[in-house]
Amino acid sequence: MNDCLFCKIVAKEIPAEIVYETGRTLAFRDINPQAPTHVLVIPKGHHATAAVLADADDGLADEVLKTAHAVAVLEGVADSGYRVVFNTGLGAGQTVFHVHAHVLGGRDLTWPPG
Ligand code: D5M
Repeated sequence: MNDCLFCKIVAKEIPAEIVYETGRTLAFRDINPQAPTHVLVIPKGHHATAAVLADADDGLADEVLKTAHAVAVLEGVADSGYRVVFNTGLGAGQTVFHVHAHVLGGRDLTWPPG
């Protein structure tokens, strides 16, 4: 049995507000938004972290990034600027170990992040 929260969203066992979908990726709104646009982009297949996804070497990381950009266009933040963040590992604040890109926009984003 797969206890992964985001696998359950992919399987439609847990509801999510889906904003975009491709064959191998899914984009849905973050439950705890940190900006007017805060969407999570995931590969539908389970990969724990961005590092694991990068090593998969099958074009899936490209597809996740393309989906992130498509979401930014759909959300109307592509021109004003947006941020794509992969928290990778506990020390970086990753809490859900199914890799996800945070797509953040719709407000001024400060740097450095906390
Ligand atoms: O980010 C994990 C993110 O996942 C965090 O911003 C909350 C979000 N989250 C947790 N549960 C849900 C559900 N059920 N729907 C939508 N979003 C969710 P991390 O980078 O791992 O800290």
